[in-house]
Amino acid sequence: MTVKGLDEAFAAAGAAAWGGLPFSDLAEDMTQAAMERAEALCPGPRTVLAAAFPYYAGAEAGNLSLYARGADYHRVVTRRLNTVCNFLSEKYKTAHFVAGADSSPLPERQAAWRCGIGLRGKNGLVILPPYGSYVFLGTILTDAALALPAPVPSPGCMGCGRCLSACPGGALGEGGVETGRCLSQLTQRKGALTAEQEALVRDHCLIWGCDACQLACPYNAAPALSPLPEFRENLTPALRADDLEGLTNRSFREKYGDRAFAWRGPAPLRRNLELQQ
Ligand code: B12
Ligand code: SF4
Ligand code: SF4
Repeated sequence: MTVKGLDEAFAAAGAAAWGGLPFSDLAEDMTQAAMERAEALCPGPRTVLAAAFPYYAGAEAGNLSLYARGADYHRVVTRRLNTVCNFLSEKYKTAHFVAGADSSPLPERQAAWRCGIGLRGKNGLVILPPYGSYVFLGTILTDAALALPAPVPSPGCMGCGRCLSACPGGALGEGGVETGRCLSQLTQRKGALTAEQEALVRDHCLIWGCDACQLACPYNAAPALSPLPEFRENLTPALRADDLEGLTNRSFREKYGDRAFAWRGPAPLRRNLELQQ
């Protein structure tokens, strides 16, 4: 049994898969601070809905990670999920529905895994064939106790280990990602890097993010293209030093503020470009 019309509402929002689970099932994955943030967003949370949105748009050569080339997914996914919130608000007039993506306090991969979306990748990511791991996740938190099918956690990936061998920082292990060695983290980090971290960034092929553990994965060998125009059109595959030259924080945000690589301002991008010269 599920809420009538919910499948259609997620499909209309562009989600390739969705699922739901009681909020209490996620509690063991959350810190006390995250629980408090969730409670502040939606007092008395009862249900979490999770959804996956494909973003692969081809892999043209460039120096920005594939996830950061289109429009900022935080906004795109939240806007798309808000259409589902509107649908649900019509049905449950006194309930609250709060959409979020990435900056949400909810552990989105755990939410997706617990309600059976895709496969649990050893690369730390949710893999959703035929889109591979090139899907963003988003959630809706609500104080309504929605009637949903019982959640069945998703199975693991084939476990070939190629992501571990391909990881340039040696960041992937059985325990997940060691963030201090992950090039995705290091390229986004503001401020000083250690000499070892600088060397990792210098030898890396991207100035923002890292795709190595995804490119190596067999499920990503021929991923289906995203049907979502925000991730398919008006792409920025690369930035050169002269694209950033003379930009203040403010003018950088005016130029690139609708991109996921803009949230840390121009400084990390300039540093990484310099290191990779
Ligand atoms: C902090 C963060 C990072 C950090 C640390 C990531 C990490 N692996 O710990 C850094 C900057 C390194 C990072 C990198 C990337 N990230 Co990130 N990140 C987040 C963020 C904001 C919070 C994650 C977190 O720490 N949560 C708190 C911990 C306690 O919960 P957790 O994430 O569920 O972690 C547990 C489980 O993941 C479990 N676990 C271990 N392996 C696996 C595998 C699977 C499949 C599952 C279900 C669980 C699991 O162990 C962890 C400890 O309990 C999430 C968004 C969100 N709100 O969840 C995005 C998110 C995880 N990131 C995302 C993406 C796309 C990336 C990059 C691919 C970007 C890039 N190309 O550079 C890389 C991939 C790195 C990797 N191999 O994981 C997507 C993942 C989508 C997907 N298909 O799974 C998310 C969900 C954002 C989104 N809204 O789409 N990220
Ligand atoms: S994103 Fe890059 S550095 Fe981070 S775990 Fe994956 S391959 Fe390793
Ligand atoms: S590369 Fe292999 S082990 Fe790693 S996530 Fe993909 S299938 Fe799983």
